[in-house]
Amino acid sequence: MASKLSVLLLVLCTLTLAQAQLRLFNLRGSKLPANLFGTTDGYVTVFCGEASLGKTSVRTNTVNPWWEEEFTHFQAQENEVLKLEVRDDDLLFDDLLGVCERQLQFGTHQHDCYLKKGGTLHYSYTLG
Ligand SMILES: [Ca+2]
Ligand SMILES: [Ca+2]
Repeated sequence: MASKLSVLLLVLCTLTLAQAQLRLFNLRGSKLPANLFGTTDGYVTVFCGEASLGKTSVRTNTVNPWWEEEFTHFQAQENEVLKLEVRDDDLLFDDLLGVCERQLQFGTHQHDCYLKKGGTLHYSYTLG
């Protein structure tokens, strides 16, 4: 009985270790492309693996936005894919400016992601 319990505890500990907390912060855009409808109104949607973590507010009429939102995910795992979609808010259809995908690694990292339609998304994350 005791040994079964220790095996169970060991399994539980292993599961706990495999999961980590993700914190995404300091999201910034630079030189985001404008379109016919005027200067860019950028926002970012955040996914971690299968989980949707939400989106930032819209920063209207700026090609160099900064978003104060931070995103936390308590069930992240190493090598899981962090996906950031950058869009320009418009009346009818929000233009997709680019998608940034990256496999999570432990520690704190800062990245620049070049968007398909132009401009750069800067962001930092901590996995631990
Ligand atoms: Ca605008
Ligand atoms: Ca717009």
